[in-house]
Amino acid sequence: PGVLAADSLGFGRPHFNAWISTPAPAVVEAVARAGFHSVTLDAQHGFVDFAGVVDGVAAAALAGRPALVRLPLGGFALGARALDVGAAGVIAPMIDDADLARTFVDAVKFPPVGRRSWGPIRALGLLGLERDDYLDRANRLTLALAMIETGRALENVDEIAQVEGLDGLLIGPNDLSVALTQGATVDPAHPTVVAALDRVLAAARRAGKPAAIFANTPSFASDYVRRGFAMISLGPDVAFLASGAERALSDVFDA
Ligand code: 3PY
Ligand code: MG
Repeated sequence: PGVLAADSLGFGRPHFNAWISTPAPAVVEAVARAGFHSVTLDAQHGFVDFAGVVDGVAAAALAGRPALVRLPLGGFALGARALDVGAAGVIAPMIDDADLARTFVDAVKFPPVGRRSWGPIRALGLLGLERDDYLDRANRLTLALAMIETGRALENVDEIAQVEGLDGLLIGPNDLSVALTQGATVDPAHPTVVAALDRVLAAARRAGKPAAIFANTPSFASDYVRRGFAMISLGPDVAFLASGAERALSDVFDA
């Protein structure tokens, strides 16, 4: 458990990822067991701190699912720590250019690709690997994904995608809408956002890397499957809980 090899995302075989804001082990485990291929613990906008990463990675592993961690803005140090405790990958928000993408990769990939510091305190046990095996395989077994969610990121998307050691791109359609409409609306269906999707998909394809995206609703997710995204994130957990609660209550009145 805990392994999500970079090449396991595949192309044309959508991988469904559940976005988790609440790192309570019971929440992570319940969502992971609902059938998602992996979970993302959100340390940017969710309630996830380092203790939550430790608990969340373990709870996902118990459900036989790998856990990714979305880092806070500029929080590359947390990225290496998340991998140390067995996260299968890290997602960096708001990556605007190739230099920032390289700084991110430096923190989370071992030499010769980057400068990650040695210390996989829990990853060895979770992955069942000896020290040198982990050193040999970690760069391939752990994902580094850059979020494309600003106008500058779109302009630089080809150079970002080509950064060595970066495993893929992940679109944040909400921030992309806020950025591309100069703060007028947060709407993933806005034409400028929709037009940007193909641009990111094409840049990822040229780099031979997967493109992923966050979906606000199941109908956005279906559209993203048709467009060929390799990984689609749904959630967050609090939205699953709210819609389940609403359905339960309305079912009472329908019964
Ligand atoms: C965005 O849509 O901006 C995201 O970061 C996804 O949660
Ligand atoms: Mg965002």
